[in-house]
Amino acid sequence: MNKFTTVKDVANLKELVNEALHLKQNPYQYKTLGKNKTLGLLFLNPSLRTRMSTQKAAASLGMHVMVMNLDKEGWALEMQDGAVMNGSTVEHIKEAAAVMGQYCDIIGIRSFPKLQNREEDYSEDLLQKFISYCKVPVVSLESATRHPLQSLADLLTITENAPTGKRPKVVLTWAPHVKAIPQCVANSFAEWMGQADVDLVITHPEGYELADEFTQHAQVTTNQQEALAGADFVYVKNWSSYTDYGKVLTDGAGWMLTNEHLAATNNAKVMHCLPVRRNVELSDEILDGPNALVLAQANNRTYAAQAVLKRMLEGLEK
Ligand code: SN0
Repeated sequence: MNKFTTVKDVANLKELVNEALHLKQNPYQYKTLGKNKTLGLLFLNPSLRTRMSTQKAAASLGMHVMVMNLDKEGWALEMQDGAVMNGSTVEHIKEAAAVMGQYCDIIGIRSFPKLQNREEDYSEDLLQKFISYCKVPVVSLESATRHPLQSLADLLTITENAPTGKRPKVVLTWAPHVKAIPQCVANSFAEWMGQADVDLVITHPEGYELADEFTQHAQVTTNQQEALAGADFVYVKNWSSYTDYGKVLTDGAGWMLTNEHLAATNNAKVMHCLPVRRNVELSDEILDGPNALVLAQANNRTYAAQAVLKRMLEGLEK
């Protein structure tokens, strides 16, 4: 594997899931695989789970890790080809990525969308340029449109908690928020569930339709109550509008999941990628209740990252 940016970069999803679940039981089985190999983790946005779980995963594989908060500690990066750099940007991504590629055997990078210009965000300009200039395998730590390590961890969590002998019904429900949030987690979750053995239903208020490329395998409805009927898993997430790009269109009154909403489900397990705004996106009673899987998801971030890094390290040896 020489890049991990979307489910499309995974040749065999079942094998990757099994590998991650195996690593969860045997985290130190490959503790020398990454000996003398360096992982660079580059952040242009905040991170808690992604940073700590990926660092832990790399350590369990024997890798050396360097973390760089590029937004705060690096030079301001120029992205534009042919730019006359007489303004605020200090170095071009051509040099910055190439230099970091010389220091690292694998690089992870996080860069959220700016939510100003849809074409720009959805072109994944920074991620693609970074991949082409750094010349080493790249793991997305959440890009402008996707969060694949989160989705792999979510799939592990669903696999571990699925009811036996039944194809699980998984509902992705929009939730309220106080500010404009990327579509990444929702896009990715839909994209990955589309390749898994689940029935996916997506529900959101009008105006929050996600891009077709992510939702083509899902049933989509604006009726949350109807969507929740018989659900085995409910994935809660806010996102800003894709059609009216980056806008918050409603306060979403009534959309925050409470125990009352769960009554129509099949005693559904409730998921969220975290960080979660309590009593805005998701109620205390659910987060503190027996059906919440949020900590299990966060725990699985480590094994998702470890499986991906292991594949990349194996690729380096060839
Ligand atoms: C990010 C998102 O894409 O939803 C990262 C999730 C892993 N979440 C936020 O930016 C939340 C910010 C907030 O103020 O709640």
